[in-house]
Amino acid sequence: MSTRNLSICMLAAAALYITSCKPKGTSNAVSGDAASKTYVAPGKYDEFYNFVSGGFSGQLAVYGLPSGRLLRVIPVFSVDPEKGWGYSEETKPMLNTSHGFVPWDDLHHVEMSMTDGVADGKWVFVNGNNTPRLARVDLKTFRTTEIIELPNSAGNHSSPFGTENSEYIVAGTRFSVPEDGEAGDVPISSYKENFKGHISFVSVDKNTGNMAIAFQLKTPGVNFDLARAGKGKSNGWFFFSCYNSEQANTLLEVNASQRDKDFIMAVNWKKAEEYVKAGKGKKQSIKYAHNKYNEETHTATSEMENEVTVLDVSEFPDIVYFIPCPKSPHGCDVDPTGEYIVGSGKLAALLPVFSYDKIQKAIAGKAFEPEKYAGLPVIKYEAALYGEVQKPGLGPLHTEFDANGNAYTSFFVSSEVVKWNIKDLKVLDRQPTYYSVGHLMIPGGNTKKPFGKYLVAYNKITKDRYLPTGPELAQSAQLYDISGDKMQLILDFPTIGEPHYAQAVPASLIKDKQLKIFDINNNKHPYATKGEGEAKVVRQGNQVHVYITAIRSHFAPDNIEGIQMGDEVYFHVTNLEQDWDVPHGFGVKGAANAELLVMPGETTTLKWTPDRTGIFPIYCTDFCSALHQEMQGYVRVSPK
Ligand code: CUK
Ligand code: CUA
Repeated sequence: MSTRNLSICMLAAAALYITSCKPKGTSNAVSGDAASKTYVAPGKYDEFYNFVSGGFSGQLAVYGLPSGRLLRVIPVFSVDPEKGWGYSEETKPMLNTSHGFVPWDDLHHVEMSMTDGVADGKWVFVNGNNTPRLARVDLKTFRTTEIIELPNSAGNHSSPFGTENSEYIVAGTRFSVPEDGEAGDVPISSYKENFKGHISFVSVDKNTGNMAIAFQLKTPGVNFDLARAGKGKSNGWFFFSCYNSEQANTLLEVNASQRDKDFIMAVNWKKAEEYVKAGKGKKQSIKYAHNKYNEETHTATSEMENEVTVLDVSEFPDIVYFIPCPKSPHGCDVDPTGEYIVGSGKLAALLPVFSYDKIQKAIAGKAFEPEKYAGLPVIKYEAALYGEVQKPGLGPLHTEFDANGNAYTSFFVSSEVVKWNIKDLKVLDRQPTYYSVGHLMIPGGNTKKPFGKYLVAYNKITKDRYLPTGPELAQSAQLYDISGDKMQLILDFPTIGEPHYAQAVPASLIKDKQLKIFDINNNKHPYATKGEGEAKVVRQGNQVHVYITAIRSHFAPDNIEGIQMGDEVYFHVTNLEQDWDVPHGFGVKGAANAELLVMPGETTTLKWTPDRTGIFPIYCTDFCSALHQEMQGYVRVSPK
């Protein structure tokens, strides 16, 4: 049987499993004390914040653990009428790209900012997989405060993964593509020659969190899937899983699964950084959007950056090394000590665990395969390998770690999470998931100091777990107690969109740092109205600016006349409240820009172009007091 046929068989087998491999014992999998382990009494707080990717919803969801309670949905690469995100004039620029306004993306991975290899609770970084972007969410406000577009990239699936002190957040391309610009108009059949991978190293300012593309590495045209930074002893290195080392550009399902082994790509980023500092990179002029939300003016700006520094790794002998890894690796995870790197071949029947020390020895002793890959050294498999976990399960995807030297791997095809010991590579426990787990997460499980205690499986298929809701069911998370020798399933909870990766940290890191009220005196919004006495209607040509205030329980002004057909009306709504958790909403009949939700002390703008003459009610959309229903007014639109 040819390798090609073999891989087709393996895929077919995998496909069969997806429909037939349903774990048994669904109903009695949860034992008696599960309820008490997940019960968070009314008025009590959860122990952990859990930030969960919303996949194709473009949003980030925040849950409490262990209760599984949904605390907030943060719009990132989406428009969200609940918060007016992407509808208000202040937030529209956040969704700008070099392609224009792109109010959707596919959000896969979540990475919390770190200090000394431990999450510090300042920011969450997430990626947009479609129109490649990275976003930063500020955990004082739980708002998206920065989005940067990634040039030379298509599908930055391999992101955002960060270094020990969040010096860099990296983003590797899933799709190799020709470099941006006119040079990109080439035949697709010229893939091997013209299509390249790019990895963006995005620097993060320690104090402000502001991102900038420090440099990009231009690599052979493999597909980067996931990545992890080294830590501890391996700090200074990055590890990327690569599939499609065949560099196929059609029917990847078959053509990208021919080789027995693809690669983990080890990148010496400290070296790359040195070369860039020494001026070895090439400056490429290129346009990409960089959007920032200013917390003083509560307005966003979108600027076009126009240059990026690119380092072609094929020109340097000591930045990139390939390590063979069985069968289309997906996850690539580094244990808390930084010594062990786990590759998860989606079609492999074993899990290889690589050793950082052995990789270093192999590089020093040139233990390379006789044949290079795309001109770059390939370390011998055995020379990098610590050992293999045999028959761990089917379809391994991702691995996280506890604080006791154990690893936990998700298996999509056999639909289970498997606990194994890193040192002796023995499987210790396996528990079914319902069904077909993708990512899994242990609080701190990607860091130097895992908190352990819980594991959450994020599943792709829900089937019979919840009351049916038509053809589509909510995707599902499952919480396991991992404090004992055996994992114990203790809770199911539905998620928004598709949950890919997630991270969690103790609530204490975040809960006391919240911005509760914005001081109205510091409101630097150009259209802020700091008291009802300043409320007014100002005409500038065909633009009408309504400076309107909201306080329990009225707007000022609440009767607005003098607007004519053809006018552009801007309602700049300032919430005068100085009390935590008292937003006011704002809606106008017929306005296409949804509503506003204005937080205390802030100003938010709704743009409206009336489509007819008449009287238009306005009202507060958020129940704010006993007299909320009285919080209304009228706008009159007359012929020109
Ligand atoms: S991927 Cu979703 S299961 Cu996009 Cu991180 Cu592995
Ligand atoms: Cu203000 Cu309801």
